[in-house]
Amino acid sequence: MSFAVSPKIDCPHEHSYHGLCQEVGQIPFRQWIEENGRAITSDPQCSAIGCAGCETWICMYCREQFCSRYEMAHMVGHYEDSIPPAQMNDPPGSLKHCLAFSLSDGSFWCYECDTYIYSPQCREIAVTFSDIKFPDNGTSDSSVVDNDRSPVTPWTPSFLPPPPPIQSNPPPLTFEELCDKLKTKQFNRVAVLTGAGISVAAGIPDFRTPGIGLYARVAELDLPELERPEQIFQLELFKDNPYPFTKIAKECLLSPDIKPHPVNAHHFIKQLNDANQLLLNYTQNIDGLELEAGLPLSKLVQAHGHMRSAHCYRCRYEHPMKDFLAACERYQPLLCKYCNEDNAEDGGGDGYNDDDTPVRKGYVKPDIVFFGESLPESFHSKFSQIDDADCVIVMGTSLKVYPFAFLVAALRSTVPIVVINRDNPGFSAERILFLPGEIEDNVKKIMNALGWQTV
Ligand code: CNA
Repeated sequence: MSFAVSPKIDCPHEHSYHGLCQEVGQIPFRQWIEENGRAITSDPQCSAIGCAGCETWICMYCREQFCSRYEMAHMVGHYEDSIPPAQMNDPPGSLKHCLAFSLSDGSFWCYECDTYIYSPQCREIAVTFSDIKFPDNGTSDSSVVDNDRSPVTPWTPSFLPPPPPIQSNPPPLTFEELCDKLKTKQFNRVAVLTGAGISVAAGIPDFRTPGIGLYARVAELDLPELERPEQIFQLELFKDNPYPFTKIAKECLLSPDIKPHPVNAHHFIKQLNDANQLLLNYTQNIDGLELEAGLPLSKLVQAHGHMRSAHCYRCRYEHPMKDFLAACERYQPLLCKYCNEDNAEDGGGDGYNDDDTPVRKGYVKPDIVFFGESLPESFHSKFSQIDDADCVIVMGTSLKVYPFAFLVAALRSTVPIVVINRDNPGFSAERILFLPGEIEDNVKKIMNALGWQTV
């Protein structure tokens, strides 16, 4: 799932919770996931009687499963009805059953803080979960302790102060060291994390650049349905009213002025791979320009999906992408052919309302991830591969969207990070080689230093 707010990294309830588990001899959640993982990840079901909800969360206290606010919201009901665990000593603040873990995407929610949360312990749980849910793809092995990486975080006793932030020990790379280590192949497992900023030079607006970003364009269009531009990509809104998204798709994404082509940033990633130095390119972009530049799909993790195919959001029936694009051209949302059929198997009576208008069910959307949807399996299954990186390059992203931004949240403190972006998306200045300014200029400088061909 993708969510638009930064998670809280110092949730006091999560911190106390781990200690309380230890105090009352409750099996730590990570271990519990390890022991019960296969059973609960294969077919999560909401425990509420008669509920078929499947976007399921698990209560970290009692370990019951309930569906999320996007379905029947049984998990929030469980929290509201809960009382602090009886056998536990009086903890600071309320300790109702406020912590929930998503069996869809491995994220954490605290109902007391009313936000997503994250911490080194959360990450260890998420990695364990990911290894169990996607056993064939995961590469991390928690039994292996890397010398310069902390071993699995032990559960902290209750009410100790929160753990200190991860220390950054070595000084950041210099530009010359970066080029030298790339040239001499001392870096040969480079993870590249990208966002909309790398495709701006290709003519595709990013989200947040004031004045020209997509959100600024959305604000200019006459769309009274939207309280905030971000809602354009919200599944809940799309389900009820797909017109705003259709309008944006037509005006901004399919505009004849946009003839996107890969630029140096995309060619740089492709050439890194040609030189056998690319671990993976994790991208938030949906434009596919990395593939157009020649990067194989096996080296690309499209965390927010892509525009190569389209499905009904409701029944998942696949529709030709050209039908979706043609409908956008007419400013018409595309109704799913399958679940809007009169005789669709999944009910709906004769398919008509009392006033003889057809019952509207599913609409078709391209396979991009909306807020409120799970991220593709490939993101979760390849998430922990970032642990193998010997250098991380972050380009063209504000790192405001989670869980993508979790990729950098717990990198080893010894892994060099290079940020190529107009602004620093929140790293401590001592931690990174920061190359501000135009992405294309900086990428060209690196490519020239390596003797690689630019466009
Ligand atoms: P964002 O939040 O808009 O951030 C983009 C970042 O790039 C910002 O920090 C900008 O300052 C920086 N930037 C933009 N142009 C340049 C430039 N020419 N030189 C240097 N820096 C620049 O976008 P994110 O990718 O972080 O946000 C994630 C969203 C954006 C994902 O869900 C994407 O799907 C979505 N998106 C993708 C595309 C695409 O596929 N090309 C386009 C627009 C939005």
